[in-house]
Amino acid sequence: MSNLSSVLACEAARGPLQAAAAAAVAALADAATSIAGLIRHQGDAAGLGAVRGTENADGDTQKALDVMADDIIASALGKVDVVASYLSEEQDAAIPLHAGGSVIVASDPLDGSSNIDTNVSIGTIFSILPASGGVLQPGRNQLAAGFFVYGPQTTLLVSFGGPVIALQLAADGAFHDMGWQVRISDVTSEFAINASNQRHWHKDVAAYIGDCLAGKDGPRGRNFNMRWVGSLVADGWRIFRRGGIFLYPADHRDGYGAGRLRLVYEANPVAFLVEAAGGKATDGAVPILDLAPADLHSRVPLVFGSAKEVDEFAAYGS
Ligand code: FDP
Repeated sequence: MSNLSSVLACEAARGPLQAAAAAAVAALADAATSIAGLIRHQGDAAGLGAVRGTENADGDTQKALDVMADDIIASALGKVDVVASYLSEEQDAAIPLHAGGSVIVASDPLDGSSNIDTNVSIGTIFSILPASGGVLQPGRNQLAAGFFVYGPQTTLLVSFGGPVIALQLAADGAFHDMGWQVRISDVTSEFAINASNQRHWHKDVAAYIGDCLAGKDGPRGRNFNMRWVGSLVADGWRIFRRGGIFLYPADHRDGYGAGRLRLVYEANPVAFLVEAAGGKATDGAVPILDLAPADLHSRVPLVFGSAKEVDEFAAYGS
């Protein structure tokens, strides 16, 4: 069974840009190993989830681990001379790293911040883009993308445009292929949405979820299950494993007119993986990967998962 080093060696052999992307992924894997260690061995988990009294560029309150993870990733990428700049949820603007570098790395260093001190899976999401395209480019340009999950297992889903590979951090310190084919089933009967926002939903979202909840006796003619971990990486991992549909739509709350999740370092990498695994990812209508970000921290409604279910949801908006 292969490990991350052999996957990266294969990629690197494809050309200089792929080699640069592979070097960036290797650095991210080192950073993720350190972050996983911090989480696993911290005696007082509440310390990692402590509110720092600071806000990131987007107005979210920063937790201690958000900032630690960001520092660890910036420092790991700083050692890789092919990385031109680092875009982070935790930084207002791009951090320039190496003049002449050929790739840009965008990341949500610690996804699922509100779950840090609850011992629930959290993660790191990343996107690798050609530096020649500048900071704001559509996700379709990504050279590679993936996310790490810090949960019962420390895992990585990664794609360089080909198949998605699932790897697990083992006792030897290496990420090993988990040996399953990452393919999102076309059909599902499981949805993920924060149902506490129901009163704020737009009509199409309310109608779609209402029909799912009506189950066997409703228009869908079958029963649906619901799961909401509240960490995109954990809800995402489940969907890669057993199918499902994830929705974080726009709603009527102040500040949620474009949903909650960020296009450049959350939706784009997830959408890249989802398409590579045969699923779909849209803003409700348009593929996420075709959207041009207006800003580094732009938000976007995000719907992804089993292709037929994402299409089904889109039909409620037409
Ligand atoms: P968090 O703010 O805890 O980092 O990225 C944002 C995110 O979590 C996602 O991981 C998660 O899916 C979503 O927000 C949860 O939002 P709600 O608290 O509104 O449910």
